[in-house]
Amino acid sequence: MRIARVALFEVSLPLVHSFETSSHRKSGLQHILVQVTDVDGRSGWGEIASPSDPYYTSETTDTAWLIANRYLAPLVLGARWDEPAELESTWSRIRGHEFTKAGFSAAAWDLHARARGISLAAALGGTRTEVVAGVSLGIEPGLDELLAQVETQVRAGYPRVKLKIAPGWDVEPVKAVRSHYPELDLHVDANGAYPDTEEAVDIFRHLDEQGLTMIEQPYTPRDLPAHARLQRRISTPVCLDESVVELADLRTMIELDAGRVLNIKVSRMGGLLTARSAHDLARDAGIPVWCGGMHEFGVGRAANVAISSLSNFTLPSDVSGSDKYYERDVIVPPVVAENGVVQVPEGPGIGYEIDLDWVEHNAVRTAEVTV
Ligand code: OSB
Ligand code: MG
Repeated sequence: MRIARVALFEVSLPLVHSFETSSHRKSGLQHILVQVTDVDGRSGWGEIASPSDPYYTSETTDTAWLIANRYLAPLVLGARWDEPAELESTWSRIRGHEFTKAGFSAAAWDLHARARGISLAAALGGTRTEVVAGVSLGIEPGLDELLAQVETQVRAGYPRVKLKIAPGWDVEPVKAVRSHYPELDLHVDANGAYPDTEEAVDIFRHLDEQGLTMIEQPYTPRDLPAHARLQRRISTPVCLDESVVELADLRTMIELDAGRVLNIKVSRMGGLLTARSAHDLARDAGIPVWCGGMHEFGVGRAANVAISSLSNFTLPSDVSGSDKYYERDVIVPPVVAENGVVQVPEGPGIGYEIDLDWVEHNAVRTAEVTV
């Protein structure tokens, strides 16, 4: 396989409902679509789902644009490869910039699967034909607004709800939701907002009584020992997200018992190859995983659906239908969740077509690099 052309499209989509985490609020997103085209004219697509500002990760849309144009595209162009892993190894000496690498990784995997006439899920070794979807709900101005959001999503059929928490918005909203939905599969995500203090442990002890499936990323990403200490003091599983970027982080998590559940995000881990290796490593260590999201547009969402078809993705993933996020997606048809389940496409590659006309006409900026 040889890639003759790389095209980048920065696309901006407004969110149907704005989303607030412990660090910031968003009403729209700018992601970069990566199209790689081989010498025979076949294309593969990936998405760089970096947030525009460096609050979840140090990357931004602008750093991704720079790294993609200056480093990734030139490396990919002209490289000879059979397996996506060979292409991914060409950029392994670039440190960081996982979201940017993930866009190129997914494009290579999509092209590889399309060239073989198989689905991306099959190329990755996935076995599930459908994926259970959960929703992630942001911090709301008040309890009434939060309860209305939960009601909308439960009615839409989603069997699992994750609530964003932050100091000052934790025990009260969780208790309110729990009292209205005693049986709901419910979990919380702090995005690392809590200090490693006794006061914070008190809050997690209260949350521990709410029958949550997990408490995601309570502390700052690199403090794995703090997560291990918390895990020893509560029975709710601690889930790591931001803490696990490379496989070494997952090995540390396992060694320290710093969490009992892993959120695998293709973007955070720099692509499908690392995400799949993390899945295997977690499976062997007895740690269940689920696929986290970054409000991906359809291209990235499709890659998330594909990786979620692997056997150890036993918990509901953040792969809600396109309509939970956007009026109009960049793929046709959009991703659809019915009764909280997304079907894993069987068609070649990601299994959705890119609305290229719309993307070309609506891109905020485009770049083309050829050999
Ligand atoms: O921590 O999972 C997170 C969105 C932006 C930044 C961080 C996170 C999220 C989500 C969105 O929870 C999940 C989704 O894509 O539905
Ligand atoms: Mg998270």
